[in-house]
Amino acid sequence: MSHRAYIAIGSNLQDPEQQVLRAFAELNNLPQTQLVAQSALYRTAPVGYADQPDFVNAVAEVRTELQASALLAALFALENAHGRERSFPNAPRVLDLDLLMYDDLEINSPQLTLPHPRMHERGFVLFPLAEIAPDLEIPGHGAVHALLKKLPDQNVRRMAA
Ligand code: PH2
Ligand code: MG
Ligand code: MG
Repeated sequence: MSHRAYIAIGSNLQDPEQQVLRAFAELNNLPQTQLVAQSALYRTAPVGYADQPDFVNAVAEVRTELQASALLAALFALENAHGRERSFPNAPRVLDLDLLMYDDLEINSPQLTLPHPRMHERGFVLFPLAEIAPDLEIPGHGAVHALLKKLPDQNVRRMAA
């Protein structure tokens, strides 16, 4: 059976724009998976740990036959293939691929929480997501376009195509 998933892409090291563009292509190349929509790229101020370069962020929509756990493992493998190192939470990174939603699945396991627990309050997720799925309902939080309207300014700028 085919599932719809949204994935947040972020990078702030080693030519972030190219890292994100490469990630779109790699998502489309995952087994039993097609990229069906991609947002523009956004230049965003770091959230959480401020003393690091600005990020490039984007969101992808895929259709996949992979189960959520298999998709998560594939995202992790792509991060590693880009040379991701894991030092401390919110550290600068070459590539971050976060599973935001998988159909309307709600789960809370040590490996995976869906929907992503902070997606509804993050401008670097909501702005790109609103481009490709403004009416998407985030279980427990409401529609993307409505969440965006009440979001405080987080310094998220759409990049020229
Ligand atoms: N990711 C984080 C923490 N902070 N800030 C921005 N602007 N973009 C990100 O992708 C990001 C962040 C944790 O993964
Ligand atoms: Mg993240
Ligand atoms: Mg992550």
